[in-house]
This record gives sequence, C-alpha cells and structure tokens, in this order.
Amino acid sequence: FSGSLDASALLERLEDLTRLTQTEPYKVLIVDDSRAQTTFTERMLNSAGIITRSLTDPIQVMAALAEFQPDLIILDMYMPECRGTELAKVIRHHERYVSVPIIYLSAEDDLDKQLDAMGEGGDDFLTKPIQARHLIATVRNRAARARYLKARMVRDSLTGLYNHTHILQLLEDARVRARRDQQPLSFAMLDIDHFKQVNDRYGHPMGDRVIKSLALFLKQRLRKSDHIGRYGGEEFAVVLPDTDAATATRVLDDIRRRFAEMHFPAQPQDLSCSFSCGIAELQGEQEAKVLASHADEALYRAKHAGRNRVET
Ligand code: GH3
Ligand code: MG
Ligand code: MG
Ligand code: MG
Repeated sequence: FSGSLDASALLERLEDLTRLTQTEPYKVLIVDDSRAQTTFTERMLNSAGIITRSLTDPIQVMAALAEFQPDLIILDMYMPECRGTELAKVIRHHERYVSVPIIYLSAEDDLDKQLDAMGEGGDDFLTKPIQARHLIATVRNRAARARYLKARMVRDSLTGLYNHTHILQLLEDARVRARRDQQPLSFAMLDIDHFKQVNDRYGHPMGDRVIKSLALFLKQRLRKSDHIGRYGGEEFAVVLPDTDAATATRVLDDIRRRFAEMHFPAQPQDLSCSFSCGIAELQGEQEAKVLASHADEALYRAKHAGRNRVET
C-alpha cells in the first residue's frame, strides 16, 4: 500500500475476508448437571472440530454466553437448580440471544413433554442416548444457519463491516472489559471529507467504491482485536481495546495519511480523497455514549481545523 494504487484489487479481497470469518469452527455451550454427560457430549462434538464449553451450574449461563459467544446451546431438561425450559426462557429474554439455537438433549422420551419444552424457546429436542453423527449433523446445520443470519443482522451489507447498532454494542462490551481489566480503551470516529463532491463529480457508484475501499483499508491496517463499523453513510467507527488515545492517534493518523495518498482510477482524472478522525479514550466510569460523543466532538474539531487530520 504505497504510492499510487488501484482500489479495485482491494475490493476483490473484501469477499475473501468475509469468507474467512465464516469458516471459524462452531462454538457450542453445553449445560447439564452431570459432568459425565457434558464430557461425553463434548467429546462427540470435539471429534467433529466443534469447540465446546460446558457448565454443570446453570446459574452461570448468562456470564458464559457473554464471554464465550456460542453459536448454539445444548440444554439438559432436568437439573437440580432449574429446568432446561426455565433456562431457555431466561436466555430468550435477552434480545442478543433471541436467535441463538437451543437444543434440548435429555433422556425424556415423552413426546408431550418434549413438545412443551420446544414451546419454551427450544428449537429441537434430541433424546439420549444419541449417536454422535446425529448430534453433530444437528448442531452443524443449526449453527451454520444461525451464524449466517447473525452475520447478516450485525453487518452492513455494502462494506461487510459491523453496522451502527452492533458497533455500539461492541463498544459497550469493550468498555466493561476495559474497566474489569484496568486497561485503556479508545474509540475513533471517521468521516470522509467533502464526500458529497465525490458523488456529484464522479457518480454514486464511485462514491460506493470509495466507501468500500476505506472499509477494506481499515480492516487491513487495524488489529484483529479492533472492531470496525460503518457508523453511517460515509462515517466509520473503530473500537480499539487495550489502546490509549496517543497510540490510537498514531495508528489512525498513519492510516489517514496512506488513504489520502490512494488513487482511484477515474475520468477525466484519478480521484483521491481523505477523511477526518476524532478519537477519545475511556475515562473512569464513563458511559459508552459519553465516550462516543467525545469522539464525535473531536471529529467536529478535525473538520473545522481544515479536514484530513486526526484530533483527540
Ligand atoms: P464533510 O467534509 O463536512 O464531511 O463533507 P461531506 O460532503 O462529506 O458531508 P456530508 O455529511 O454533508 O455528506 C455526506 C454525503 O455522503 C451525503 C450522501 O449523499 C453521501 N452518502 C451517504 N451514504 C452514501 C452511500 O452509501 N454511498 C454513496 N455513494 N454516498 C453516500
Ligand atoms: Mg440432568
Ligand atoms: Mg458525514
Ligand atoms: Mg463527510
């Protein structure tokens, strides 16, 4: 990425990146009061390359969901503390987990009871003993569709980046983690400069190409642990965990400089454009929306100081 380059080569790689994220192994959370059963289930799934985590104490389920982010949940029906159906209701109460598939795995063979359980937030009912290939096929199919739908739900369709709602959710998650681990957290907001002129002079499809190219450029330049979102039309937001404002500024300023050097082939002459950026670092017990508004104010200052710059 130096000197003059053709942005269309970058766009082709956007598809590759999207595909990569979809081939990560599935993650399954198992809740069963019997350790022997969880071990048995884990072994079956692990043999198929599925990553598992198990809980014998259902009380920990919400914490495990937040931390492990499973693609699917396997629940036992009868546990001393609570029933699987009660647990399913609790999980479904949280909007974030409404679409995570829940499969009951139980020795219960009464069809009426099984159907009741499925009416309480479960998607499927499998009876023990179960053959490994039956369990694996069920988990794979359910997890694949759930992952696809979730990806569609949290991502922006033009760029493949996280959408506005989800980037704010990720900011909140990162905020909680930063407080717990006593680590810095930065939030950056980017806005392409004079973008209306790009559309007016080169047409809307060219504007879209610029947006997609910046999205891909950010993906390539930032760390895997950073979260990148399309905040609005030509606005982007980046969550940078474990990063103070000075470091975030250095990183984003480097990206800014290189992006401004890019050339998009066009007539009568190649197009280049820039973005402005505002950065804020989490302070104390600050709420996520306050942090975001500070980044927005910094962006506003960057615009007023002449654009194509990063402000904190
Ligand atoms: P400034 O430097 O102050 O940010 O100037 P600007 O022209 O970028 O400011 P403004 O926010 O007023 O204009 C943004 C333009 O971005 C307006 C809108 O038509 C265009 N836009 C928003 N979303 C898209 C999109 O998805 N594709 C394209 N091509 N254009 C978009
Ligand atoms: Mg049990
Ligand atoms: Mg704007
Ligand atoms: Mg703009």
